[in-house]
Amino acid sequence: MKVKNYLMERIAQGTLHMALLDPDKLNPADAAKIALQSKKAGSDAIMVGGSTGITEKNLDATAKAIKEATGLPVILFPGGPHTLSKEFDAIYFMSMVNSRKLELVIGAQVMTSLKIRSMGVEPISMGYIIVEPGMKVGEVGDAAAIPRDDLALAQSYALACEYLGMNFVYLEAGSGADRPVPKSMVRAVKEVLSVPLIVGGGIRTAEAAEGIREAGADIIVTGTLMEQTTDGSVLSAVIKAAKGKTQS
Ligand code: 1GP
Repeated sequence: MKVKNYLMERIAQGTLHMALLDPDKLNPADAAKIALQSKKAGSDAIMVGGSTGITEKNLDATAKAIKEATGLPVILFPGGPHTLSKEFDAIYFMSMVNSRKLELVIGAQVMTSLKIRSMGVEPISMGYIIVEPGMKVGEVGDAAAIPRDDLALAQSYALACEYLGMNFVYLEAGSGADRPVPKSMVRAVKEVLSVPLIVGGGIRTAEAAEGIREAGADIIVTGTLMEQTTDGSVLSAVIKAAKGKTQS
């Protein structure tokens, strides 16, 4: 089954959780170990990506190791046009729609579309919207980050992505953000959006995950948590809260 269809079917049943693993911070064996732990706690898919230190070699090895260990769909969350790998089940074919850099809005996509086609990796189109604080990705991407209280601007960007035909919209507060995207913003965007909404950045507690789920996120992404938590029960509690399942 195509990854997009797999996700859509699962979203119809409730909120999903995806673990984001960074091959620059984790070797393939450790990434596979964490991915398996996440799967056991309920993760629906694994995303792989990072902003620096990504090579085709570490992407290939990480994707293979995760697939072998978990059997879950592995989705490439690309940091740029030079970090692609044929070992993935899918790639977010994404546009950072509030970047001031044209190359991030459409240039990198033009540069890579034919290569992705020839690699046979499923593209999943996604509108990527940076929300304050935006962190490293907002800085590197020269994003005009959405102010945390500008709900109408967030709605406008999200709906523009949907009207342009994008299949998913991602509200990103930035990896390691001190606070996730505000619940009020998630709720406001969900109100106008028909395509699934992904929310990530700064989600490290069960309480935060639960709040974002209740506000209407269809997919909750956690990255930093996966790398920093040695306590498996914390990881499991956050994943279960993201999915609305009670901790057993
Ligand atoms: C970053 O949204 C993701 O792209 C995850 O952020 O590392 O803060 O969980 P965290």
